[in-house]
Amino acid sequence: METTLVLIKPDGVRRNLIGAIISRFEAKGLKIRGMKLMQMSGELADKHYAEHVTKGFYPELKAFMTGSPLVALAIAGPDAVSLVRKMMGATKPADSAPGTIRGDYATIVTENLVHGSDSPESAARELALWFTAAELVG
Ligand code: IDP
Ligand code: MG
Repeated sequence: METTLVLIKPDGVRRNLIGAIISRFEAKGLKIRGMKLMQMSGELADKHYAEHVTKGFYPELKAFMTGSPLVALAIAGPDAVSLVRKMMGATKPADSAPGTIRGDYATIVTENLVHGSDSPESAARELALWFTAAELVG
């Protein structure tokens, strides 16, 4: 069993897609271990996106991610990290296949609805930023 971090980004919350996105993970058989609606601080954004802070797109990404509430989820199951990434689709909506979350709902690269940890190591690092051990069930 693996646990991964999923964020339903502010565009997903604004577009009333929280339920639609969570439904996909539930229908697949993945389990929710933690869930919260909150606004990301600038400090948390810099830690969460440590690999991207020096990139040209980061100021736009940070403003978007901290600008309105998002939903953070800890999602568990066999191979949850790679499974969630497959269900999300490619980063650029033009490359994401129909049937994936981004492929079905997103048209803009920054506003691509979901974040999912990209490796078990990233998942452990990111989950510790977003959830305390006491906030995770199972
Ligand atoms: P990922 O979310 O698929 O793992 P990353 O490369 O880790 O993609 O990028 C993190 C987030 O930064 C993306 O989901 C997207 O919101 C944003 N992003 C990535 N590349 C670009 C870009 O070239 N322009 C604008 N935003 C980008
Ligand atoms: Mg990434």
